[in-house]
Amino acid sequence: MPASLQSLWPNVRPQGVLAAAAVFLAAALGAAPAHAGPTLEAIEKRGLIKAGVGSQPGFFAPDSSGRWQGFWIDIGRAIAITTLGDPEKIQFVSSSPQQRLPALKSGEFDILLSGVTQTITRATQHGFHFGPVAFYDGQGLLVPKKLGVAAPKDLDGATVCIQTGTTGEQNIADFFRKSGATFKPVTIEDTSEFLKAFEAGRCDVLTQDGSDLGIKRTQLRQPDDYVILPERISKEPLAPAVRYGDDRWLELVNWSVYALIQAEELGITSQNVDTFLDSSDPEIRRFLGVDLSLGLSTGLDPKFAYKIVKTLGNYGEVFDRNVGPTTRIGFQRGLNRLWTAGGLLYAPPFR
Ligand SMILES: N[C@@H](CCC(=O)N[C@@H](CS)C(=O)NCC(=O)O)C(=O)O
Repeated sequence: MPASLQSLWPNVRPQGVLAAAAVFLAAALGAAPAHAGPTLEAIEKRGLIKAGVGSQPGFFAPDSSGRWQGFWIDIGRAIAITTLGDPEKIQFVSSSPQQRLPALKSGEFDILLSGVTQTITRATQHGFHFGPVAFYDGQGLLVPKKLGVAAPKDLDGATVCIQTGTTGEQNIADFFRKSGATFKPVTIEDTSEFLKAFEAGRCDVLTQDGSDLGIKRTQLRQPDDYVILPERISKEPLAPAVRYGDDRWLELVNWSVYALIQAEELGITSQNVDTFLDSSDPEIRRFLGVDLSLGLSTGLDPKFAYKIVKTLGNYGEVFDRNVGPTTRIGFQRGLNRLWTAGGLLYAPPFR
């Protein structure tokens, strides 16, 4: 594509005659999508997104061949498709909950995909924008069965292991204050020490996001000796986090997540997506870029949603493959069902 048009359509990688035609048409019509800000410019220059992640298998971990796998990794690959046209153009770096928010702030990362809870202080005091909630979670309590704890109220006087730098630190203090009980916090920064401390009996209770606990329980030597109490003591809406200052980048993140959700709502999967290409439904034609109008108005590759679904599947496929009922982790969808199925996932219109 000529350099002048490439700068007008920074996210378009024309593939095929139609996409190229869309680019020329847009130029002719004077469509000028919002410009890239500093983060997006840097990403485009280096041809790579830098993402901070955690280290929980199912959410984010390298497999035996060193390739990153997981729910948040797939979200990252979707964002790489939208931004750079290639799911591989994203580098994942593990960073502890304590270090990762400052690292995002300082520019070491372009985005965090580490199960970050959206909170008002992170948004307004620390200067982070959040993309769509991709996983609705809540803080849980993991306890040895032998303690005979039936409910959180039985925990008066307990020693509680908490991961430093997480929302869990404040939640657990609030929780005990509210119930009038006392507790002794043991804060641990090194993620790999967290389970060891618990197994060694340094604390009676391990508290973290329920999803994180679900994974951690499978990593204990005797998982059946432990139980996650059914109560959740907080709301933990987990979302991609970016720095202030680049609206266009935030929108690419937003619509990548929405594309996964919208595909599920439309019943489009990695397996059947090609059968939808001759659909007469205008919504599907726009979504998959058969109708080029969205490419024209947004400056995105008209096929970005098609490529996401073809490569990664829809939200349900991403969830099921990484953490769903048939995996070792075995999560149910719960709140993470589509709004049409009684859950909270809802994508705004692709129009
Ligand atoms: N959602 C909480 C906790 C975040 C958190 O601790 N996430 C887990 C992953 S789900 C984690 O990073 N664990 C340590 C690791 O994976 O290295 C927050 O935003 O403060």
